[in-house]
Amino acid sequence: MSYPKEMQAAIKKVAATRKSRMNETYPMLSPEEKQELLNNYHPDYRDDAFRQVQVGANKGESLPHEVVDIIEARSRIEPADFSLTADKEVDVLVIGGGGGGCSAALVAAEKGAEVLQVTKLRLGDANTMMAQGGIQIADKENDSPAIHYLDVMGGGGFVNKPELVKALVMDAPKVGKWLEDLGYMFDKDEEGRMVTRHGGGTSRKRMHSARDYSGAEIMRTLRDEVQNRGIEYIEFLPAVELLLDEQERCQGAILYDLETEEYMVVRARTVILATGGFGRIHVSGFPTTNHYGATADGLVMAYRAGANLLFMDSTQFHPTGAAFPEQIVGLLITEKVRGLGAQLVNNKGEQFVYPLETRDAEASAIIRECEGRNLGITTPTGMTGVWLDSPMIDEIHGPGTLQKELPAMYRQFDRFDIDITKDPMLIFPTLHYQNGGVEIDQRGETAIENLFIAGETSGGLHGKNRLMGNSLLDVLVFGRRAGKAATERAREVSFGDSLSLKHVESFHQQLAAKGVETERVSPMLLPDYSNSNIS
Ligand code: MEZ
Repeated sequence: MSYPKEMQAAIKKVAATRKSRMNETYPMLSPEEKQELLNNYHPDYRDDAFRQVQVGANKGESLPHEVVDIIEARSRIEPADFSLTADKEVDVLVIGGGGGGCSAALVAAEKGAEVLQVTKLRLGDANTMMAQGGIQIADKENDSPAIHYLDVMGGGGFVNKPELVKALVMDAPKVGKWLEDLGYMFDKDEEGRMVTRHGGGTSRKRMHSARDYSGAEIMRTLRDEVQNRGIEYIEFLPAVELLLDEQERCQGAILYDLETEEYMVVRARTVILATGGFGRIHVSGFPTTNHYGATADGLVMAYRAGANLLFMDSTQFHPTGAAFPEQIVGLLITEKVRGLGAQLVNNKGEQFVYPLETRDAEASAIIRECEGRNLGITTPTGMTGVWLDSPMIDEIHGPGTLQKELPAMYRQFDRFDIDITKDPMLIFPTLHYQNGGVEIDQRGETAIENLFIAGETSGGLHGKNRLMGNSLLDVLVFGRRAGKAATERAREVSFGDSLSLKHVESFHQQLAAKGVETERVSPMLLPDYSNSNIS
């Protein structure tokens, strides 16, 4: 399948204006223009997409319906009927098999903890694996952690927790070295220097990559290491509830075997949640770039146990999700395409936004073009999007660049007979990232003693808009920090008190008291597409 004839005329317009656009720089938005654009077009600003939370630490806040649905749901466990005899005891229980979980497990084991890592699907089935563009590390002469810090704060709307941002940017160079020492293959030039590129909202070229499969290369490196070091891990074993003790300190989790459908009680001195974000709850009905298991399980369990959530009113829509062909709608088209110079173009063959605005603004501009100005391109099945003019890449950098820099993207479209070195890609924003999450401190600890969090499940670091490449960095920095802090804490924790599910009982009572009558059960574990046309 190449582009159908209904779309050919629009493609011709893109080709016709390409030469003149090559020398045209679209102006960046002023802060006032950006705010106006967000107010009018960003899904975070649609009042009807939100409702008030009735129960728990964030009571009274307005959050997206889909988020309220999962946090105000019943547990899979009926506390009165459940026996809390431990099947296994460990020092550190790591829940999650992505970059954050593996980093945490590696550091905890290195520091002498007896670690059990459990994961809902297979080890490595995680958003880390799907990440394409790369990881931000300030290690060039013209850059510094201080400049990186300012970019992160600016991108997040200056509401980020400063101590978390400081930890992120200061640890970045050593995390990069750690990765490389473990065997990560960074892109380098002929002299052996790191190749770095711009991303939206970055004032320096700071994005380090492994072609366009940067996350898969991280996952390969970390998964090999977990396996080679003999860390115990169990697959298809998601957590469904946290366990507290009588003092309301975290003391393990109830796990659920997806194959045998049996529960397992693991008592742990400390717990690290690294279960990722909420892409698969499809906030505002958007498709998603996320892996199948991204159902915010950790967020739900931590909330029920009493944790506070930050910035859950803020969702990241990646500006460039595939809008054609139908089979890949919503899948990620990396920001690196724009980092390499490709422009966004409407149905008149014109640019309408600076290509490297922060993602919130870039996505809003695309939505405005399609829904506000009616200047999008519609596919035969009714999807609307704008062009991402990928043939510009070889025009700018020379023939062969696109295939070298974006080999996976090239192949993804080639499977449908679309040659993206010759024709542009049709794109529309797609749900990419949970900007907010459970509040943590610099060591990754939550307000619930002995419960640590790494990566997308946490909130505060990215404020209200994460910059590209800071997610891979986040999982490594805070995975390692949580692994270290959880191990140190585990040395001080004894298995004294009995295990308790009183927090679940109390949550159910609060739901009833507030009249939240619901059949919904969470964590959702796997998305249900039986009555849906999104995927
Ligand atoms: O950090 C990201 O989300 C990222 C780099 C995505 C991408 O566009 O490749």
